[in-house]
Amino acid sequence: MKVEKRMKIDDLGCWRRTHYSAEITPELDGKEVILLGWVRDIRDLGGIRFIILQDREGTVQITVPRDEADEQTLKKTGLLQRQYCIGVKGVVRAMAKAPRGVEVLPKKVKILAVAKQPLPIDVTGRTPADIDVRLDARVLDLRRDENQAIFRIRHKILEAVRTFLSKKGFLEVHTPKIIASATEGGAALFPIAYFEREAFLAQSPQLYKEQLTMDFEKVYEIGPTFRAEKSHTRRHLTEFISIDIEEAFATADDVMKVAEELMHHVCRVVKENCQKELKVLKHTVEVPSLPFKRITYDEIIEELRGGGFKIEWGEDIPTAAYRHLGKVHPYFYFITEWPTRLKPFYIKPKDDDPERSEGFDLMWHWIEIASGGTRVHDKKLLIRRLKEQGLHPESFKYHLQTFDYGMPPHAGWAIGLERLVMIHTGRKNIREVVFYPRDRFRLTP
Ligand code: AMO
Repeated sequence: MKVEKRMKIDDLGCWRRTHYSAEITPELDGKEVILLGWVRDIRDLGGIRFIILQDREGTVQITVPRDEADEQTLKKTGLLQRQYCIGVKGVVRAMAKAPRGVEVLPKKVKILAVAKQPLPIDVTGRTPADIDVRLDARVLDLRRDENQAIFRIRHKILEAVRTFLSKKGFLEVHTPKIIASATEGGAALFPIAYFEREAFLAQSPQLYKEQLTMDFEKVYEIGPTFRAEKSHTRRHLTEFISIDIEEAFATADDVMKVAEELMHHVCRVVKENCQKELKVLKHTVEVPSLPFKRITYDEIIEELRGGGFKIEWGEDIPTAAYRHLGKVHPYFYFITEWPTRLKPFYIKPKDDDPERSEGFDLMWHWIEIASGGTRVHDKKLLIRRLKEQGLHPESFKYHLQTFDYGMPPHAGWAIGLERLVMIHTGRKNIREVVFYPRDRFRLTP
């Protein structure tokens, strides 16, 4: 590392980017530009040095012909190593042989920061690395083309969700993430030390979003959710982003329509706007036709029995059975009328058949994307349901109190953002679509 210690780091000074790499086209031939970014690759081919500069929009070739370049530029470019942060002032030249038919001949190069060699991973992707090695070096890993594509699609999805819900009249809210009692039952809570008391990280905005329907009728929240999940699978995180809606004067049927229309909208937006990214990921997105299939839990159990899975009514569906369902029902479908005992206390039992509920899951192949339902809005029933689930109504005192002020009938759902991104990017491991994933074993970086 002696070289790096001695190397003079340049000031950004008055240099400001004139173009992103992707904006450098043959039409700019002869124009002076300033590029800022990172050294993706360097190749010395006898008389010519090629530097591939990467920025957030892509890459462009910087060409240094030894017999044309001045001594300063030759010296400076000779110091470069992969992933150094650099600035290049130079002239664009249309060049058929160069990538995208264009290159930049540098007049002056600035080294803005060095990168310690050898690098822990190869950003070009030529030498693939295991996911844990990549996650340990996440800032470098995120410079890979696949990650640039994944996180742009993620951004587009979030934008599409916000636009859609906003147009439908939902108000964006934020609810506390530090809470005093469980929302989804006690098992998966993270306790935290809150001064002299114990508090918890919120497992879901569930109770708050229900309360806010009393004031704003239609609300949504996109925010972090914490689950002390022991299951170390490729679709579970301990911290994930939940897209929640809640709507007053609505039932499960109403909010299922919102969910399927939203899925349709998101698929269309990604398909129409992210072709470049989908190509990098070698993935395609189909816009689903509406409405999605609605299959009751009873019908699912029958289907599974036909497929050789012996599941008693009232039992949860094991992963192997879900995989089977994914083959029978490709793409989106709802599983409705779940047994009441399999759903949280706030899901409404059916009036004419209380063993079954108005709770549903939205599935994509074999993966659960969302769950929701009509809620219990009768205080007495809610207290009974809490007790049936082994929870103490006293711990829900403040929530129960709100039912004394005119709680409207309401319904809602939550979609796991990461699972939504997984299906739009074709990634098999949920960690791939999170900037800094948290799971049972990973707390850094
Ligand atoms: P549920 O617990 O089913 O429902 O969560 C809703 C959706 O969130 C995603 N999800 C997860 N994603 C990553 N890692 C996890 N550990 C994880 N757990 C859940 C899934 C799931 O479908 N309050 C209810 C929703 C409601 O009724 O409105 C709830 O939280 O995509």
